Amino acid sequence: MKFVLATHNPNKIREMGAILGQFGVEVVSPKELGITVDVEETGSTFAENAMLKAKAICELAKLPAIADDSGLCVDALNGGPGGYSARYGGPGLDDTGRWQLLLKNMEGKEDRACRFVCAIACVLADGETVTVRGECEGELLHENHGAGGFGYDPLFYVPECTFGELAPEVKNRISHRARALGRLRDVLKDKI
Ligand code: ITT
Repeated sequence: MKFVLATHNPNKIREMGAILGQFGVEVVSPKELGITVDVEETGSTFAENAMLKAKAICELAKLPAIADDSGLCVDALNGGPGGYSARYGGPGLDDTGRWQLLLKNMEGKEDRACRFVCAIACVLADGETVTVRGECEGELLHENHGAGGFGYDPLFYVPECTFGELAPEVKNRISHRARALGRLRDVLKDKI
């Protein structure tokens, strides 16, 4: 079965495409279907926002859809930036600007515990919906390491290195996204 990936983030498309490809799932991006609508994230949880994106793009594409809503939750910032990870610091910042802002806001804070969280929502051809979640625990470094991955990866330390230093296939085995998609595969295996 073919799924549309309900995201405009090319990094997510790359990672989700690689992980789902290993499961034998064929995917297409909204861009390939000429869909440019950016779904408003009005939910209050990762799961709600993932489902909003999956339902909207499923309807437009007339295809089963898989959406990802994710973010970095830092204990010392009461779980922030969390659902605001992509918008942290406002629209003028890029990935580098956002992790630099995060480092600044973490100055002087000793508790560096954090986790990446990923909610995956899926809408099947018959309208059935599934939501799953994956998390990956780490620590926030005081400086960036590595140029791989995207977003906050250069700061996210999982012993012995950051996500930014991991080969893509290693990140795609252990990440929050990989864990959530692994759960989705378990739920879907008797349905598709
Ligand atoms: P879509 O809504 O179109 O899917 P988005 O990037 O706006 O794209 P989110 O609202 O889910 O998606 O925000 C996710 C943000 O969380 C992402 O932009 C990064 O800043 C951060 N993030 C999520 N997963 C990450 C990962 O694997 N590595 C680094 N940062 C990640």
